[in-house]
Amino acid sequence: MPSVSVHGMGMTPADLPNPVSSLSSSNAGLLRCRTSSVPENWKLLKAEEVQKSKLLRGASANLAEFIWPQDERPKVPHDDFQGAEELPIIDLGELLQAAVADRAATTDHQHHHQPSSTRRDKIAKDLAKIFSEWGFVQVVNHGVKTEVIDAMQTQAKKFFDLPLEQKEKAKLTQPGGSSTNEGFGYGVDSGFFYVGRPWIDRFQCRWSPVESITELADKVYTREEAHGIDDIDAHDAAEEFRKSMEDYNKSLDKLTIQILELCAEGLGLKSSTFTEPYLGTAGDCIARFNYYPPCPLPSLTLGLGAHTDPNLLTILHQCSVGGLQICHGHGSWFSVKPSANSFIINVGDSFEAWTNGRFKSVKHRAVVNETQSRLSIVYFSNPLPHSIMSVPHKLIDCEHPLEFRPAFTWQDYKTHLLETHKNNNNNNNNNDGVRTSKLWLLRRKSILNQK
Ligand SMILES: O=C(O)CCC(=O)C(=O)O
Repeated sequence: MPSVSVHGMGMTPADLPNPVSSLSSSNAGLLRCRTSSVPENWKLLKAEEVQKSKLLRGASANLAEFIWPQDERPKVPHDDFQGAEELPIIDLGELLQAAVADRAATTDHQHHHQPSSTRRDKIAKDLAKIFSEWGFVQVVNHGVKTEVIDAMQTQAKKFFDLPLEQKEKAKLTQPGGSSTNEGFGYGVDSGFFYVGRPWIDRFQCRWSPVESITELADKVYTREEAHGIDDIDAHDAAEEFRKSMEDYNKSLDKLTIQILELCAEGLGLKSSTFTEPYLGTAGDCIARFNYYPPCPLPSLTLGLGAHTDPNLLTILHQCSVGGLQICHGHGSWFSVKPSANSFIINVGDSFEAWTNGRFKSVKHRAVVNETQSRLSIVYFSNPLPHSIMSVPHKLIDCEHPLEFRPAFTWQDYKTHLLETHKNNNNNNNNNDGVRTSKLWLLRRKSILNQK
């Protein structure tokens, strides 16, 4: 969920005050217990990557603020994949293979052939089961070309490698010039969910329309002082960025539709149940690039705090460095092993509500590490803002009474979230984002206490 930035200070790492002595009196109490653990090597923050990020310049440059309360700190490191239950995998390539086998069987008059519809049915049911138990799935052979993924990763990395001043040109404005209140553009954001300051550098915008991406790319890559050959370089850089965004968006839009159709079929519903109101990228699909520079406090902080996503479906691609953690079972966290050719897809709060809780929107977070930077590219899909998500009757019965709003629009939900977030920021409220984000969707608020 895009959210409003609350930071605005402009210190450089060189200006860093002593983390302990610089606490303001209002938060000294809260932070006193945390500061004892600030490591001696905090000067590592002068590392080039951190200097180039908005992490410290945009924040109050007080390292102690990055230290999270004890019970939130990660116990499983970013690269400990041992002991983690394997996240279930769905192989979409089987759908294609089954269709090819169908054609061959017709030509060869095979009698014992299993038709593709049976295979599809099985995949759809498996997916629905995984979403109802895990809320997350790993998808392989998804049909998105490796070049498209690689190009997007490269472009995102290239963006974060730019000088800070250049990245800051990616400030987005609404028609009429007023700054959006959806947290779009470049910059660290306290986000909706945090009880500590996250160790993250972030860029966020919509995936479409393409004109807005062109405008954005031109702003970032076109240097006013550029002349001659530089102009051409800048133009090429902007064009490469735009093209990568466009290609990635087209491919992930297709994938979203495929997943939404399988989800409907797996729940015994008409294939188009969830895709009709979705209408592809004409909806409100949001791009988020998360960049986590190396961090001197990996066991004391988080790149992103535990949260659920308010949107419909999220499709995430992480680079070769691990960091995504999912909460499964009785509150235990496990790290997801990166895999270049797979996507991690999860159910958002809106989808949980739309399926009357058949699918689960599950808590996840990002952890950081001391030596390697990490990049994740996130595709948040949403329906058209005003189309109605109404719980299918088939999903309400004695065993599954209606737990959520019978019908709602993404626009109404989003307005509520942004308003809540603004109030929390104004009141300096450390809220529990998981609760706040889901509360509005529930029919009886008391249900949340059992969740
Ligand atoms: O970077 C990651 O692995 C997690 C990203 C995420 O959860 C988010 O952007 O909401």
